[in-house]
Amino acid sequence: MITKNVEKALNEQIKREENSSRLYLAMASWAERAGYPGAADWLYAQTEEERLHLLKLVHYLNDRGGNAVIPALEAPKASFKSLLDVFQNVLKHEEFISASINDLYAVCVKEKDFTTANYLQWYITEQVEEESTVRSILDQIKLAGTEQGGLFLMDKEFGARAMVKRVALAAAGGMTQAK
Ligand code: OFO
Repeated sequence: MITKNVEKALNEQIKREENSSRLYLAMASWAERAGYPGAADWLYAQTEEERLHLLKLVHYLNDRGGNAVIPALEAPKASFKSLLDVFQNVLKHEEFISASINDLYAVCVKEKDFTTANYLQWYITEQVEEESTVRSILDQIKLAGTEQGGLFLMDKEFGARAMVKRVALAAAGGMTQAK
């Protein structure tokens, strides 16, 4: 059984993961229209990955006897100045999510729910990896500068990164086995 405070905090995180997925969907759509097919591909894959994070929490909360609430949809930010602007927003958002998971972990420790705290270790590790990936993408975008040639090569690199992400998603069991 899960306490009301842990259930509330998990539902808040479910909402944030849903919002993450929708934010990256809006960014993917922007990148597709702006002529960055590789970046769009990576962001579409990221949308799926966040959905997997959401589903894992929904299953976990229900399995523990709680009630996972599917949140109302919120309109994500949808207009960006450049590819650099998009990924600066991605990093800002991932830092927010890392802080949010830390807060959730703190609630679990306070409530002595060490099972959920242990479950959250996966998310904590995932956030370290995601922040690091986005920082390295940002470094590459900054190196490419505003030159079309540099951004073109960068966009091709995104395509390769998206492929790696999709393989990892499939290995994690895809959408149906998100436990
Ligand atoms: Fe990277 O946000 Fe989900 O956990």
